[in-house]
Amino acid sequence: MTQATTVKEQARATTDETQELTDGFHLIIDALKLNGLTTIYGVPGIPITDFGRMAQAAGIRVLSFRHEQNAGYAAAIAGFLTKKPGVCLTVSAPGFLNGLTALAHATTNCFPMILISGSSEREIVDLQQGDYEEMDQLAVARPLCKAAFRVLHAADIGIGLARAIRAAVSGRPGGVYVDLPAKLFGQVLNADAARRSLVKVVDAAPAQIPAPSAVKRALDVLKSAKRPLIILGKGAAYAQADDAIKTLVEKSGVPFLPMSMAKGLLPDTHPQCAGAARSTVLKDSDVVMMIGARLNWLLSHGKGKTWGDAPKKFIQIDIEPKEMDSNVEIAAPVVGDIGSCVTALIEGMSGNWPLPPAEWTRAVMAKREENVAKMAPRLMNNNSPMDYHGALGVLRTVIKDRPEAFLVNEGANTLDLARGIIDIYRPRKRLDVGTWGVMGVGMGQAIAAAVETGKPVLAVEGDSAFGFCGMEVETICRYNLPVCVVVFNNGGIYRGTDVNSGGGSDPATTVFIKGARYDRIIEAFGGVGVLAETPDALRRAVEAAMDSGKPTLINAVIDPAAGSESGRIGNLNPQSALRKK
Ligand SMILES: Cc1ncc(C[n+]2csc(CCOP(=O)(O)OP(=O)(O)O)c2C)c(N)n1
Ligand SMILES: [Mg+2]
Repeated sequence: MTQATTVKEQARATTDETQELTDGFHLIIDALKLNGLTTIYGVPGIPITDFGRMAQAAGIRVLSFRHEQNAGYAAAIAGFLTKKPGVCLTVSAPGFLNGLTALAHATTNCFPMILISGSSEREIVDLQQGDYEEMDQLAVARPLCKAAFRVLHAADIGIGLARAIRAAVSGRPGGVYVDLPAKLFGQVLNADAARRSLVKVVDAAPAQIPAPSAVKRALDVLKSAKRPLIILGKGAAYAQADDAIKTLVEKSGVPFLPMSMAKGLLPDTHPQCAGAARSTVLKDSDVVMMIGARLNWLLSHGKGKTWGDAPKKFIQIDIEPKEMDSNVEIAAPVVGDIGSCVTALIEGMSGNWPLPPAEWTRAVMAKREENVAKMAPRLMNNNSPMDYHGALGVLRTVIKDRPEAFLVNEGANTLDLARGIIDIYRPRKRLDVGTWGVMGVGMGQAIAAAVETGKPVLAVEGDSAFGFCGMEVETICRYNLPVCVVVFNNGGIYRGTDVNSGGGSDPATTVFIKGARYDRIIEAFGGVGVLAETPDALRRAVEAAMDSGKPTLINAVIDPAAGSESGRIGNLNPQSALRKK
């Protein structure tokens, strides 16, 4: 009997009523399927290799990556896109640690994710006797995620997974760790009792209705505004309350500013979108209503130069009560799930809700038009080597023509400039580095977006960012996913022009090999590689890739001098307190 048939037969046994016994392997599979978790992102190895095979044989889609961190980023973004926990599966110690970065990232970004790792024998780990890949994984994971559980008995698999699912998706979503010691997989138990031990989670993320008094207070503050602003965060995108959010924004007539991953909730081309007038609206507004957005570093903590001198009142809508007053005073906290809160606000707005003063909305729109007009000619340049604007002008049109496609984006200049230049037209179509500004999320996100939705993906990657996850182009080719990766090759981190000020033969710390042929990497795996040196060549190559759906990597050669240090956040670099001589 071949191994493949053994696995298939074992899988069949999971659903065969006449079998008397089952085991941990099958019970985990049954528990996942019962709860609609039918995709796993991971890397095989002891003790989960057979588990992966059996899961695949039982109809779960198991995507094998080249590194767990990328599988983890895929699971994290799958959670964002689907509101179900994305599942990442790893081996013990090193595999677990590789996945843990992504779990912490999911928690920071409030994405529901479950990291399931096999672990070594408890008796040996706890006595520190040096088991294969020994590590007290549960203890390591606990401070980095929302919840962490270990299942020791197969009879507890059902309840363990139920707890993990609830922890991941209820309230403010986050990452959950589930530790499965090797011995658990092989434990045998009566099939009937096993079936009864499974738990189908009912109403995993219950609605959290805001207090009517909080809703009224928020509306009173909003009504009093002379220069109101709405900020949409990725929590608003996650909520999938797209129609309600659109209604609230349009009924209120208030200019809105989308945070990066909230772009497209309403199209960036919407008449109320203040994306191109960001500094004006942050400075001059007097009432700011935040919907699923936090006043963290990305919004300069709600104070300082960015926010100007005009006194501000904040209304904040968030599911997490502790978010209120995190950085500045919140005049009107509204605690509840975004969908329920926004619906309650709409209901509380009378039929003749006053629009904001026209003087304000006109000033915002004038600023926006001015900035858009200033940018327009730069986006049409056909320079070679390309600058960021010439290349991004092309990609902007590609997405305009294909609003259903995903835009994945990471890098420094490549990120900051693409965020401003490429308009997004539909909710949850822009996926990027998130709260941490982490490099390396790109390929995992591209893979998950394609796997979860079947839609085409354009991944716009700085050459450094791509280096953190580039080996996954093999994964993209192996699963034949409709992903077009464009590497913005400026030969370095921020720029490719630095020189070693020590004068030695080592290159500077921020520069890479000149003239690197990233396009040849994908050719090694049967994908399409293209070298693009002009905006016209880039346009042709991207359009062909997006229309064919063939895995493609385009090496877009960018002027090494075009970028700026740290993109738009150079101000965060520490400066010596010593005066420069
Ligand atoms: C995991 C991680 N390591 C390091 C960094 C620091 N970092 C910020 S941006 C960046 C790379 C920027 O270069 P590139 O992706 O080539 O974009 P460019 O500015 O050149 O367009 C790095 C290494 C980070 N954000 N995340
Ligand atoms: Mg670069």
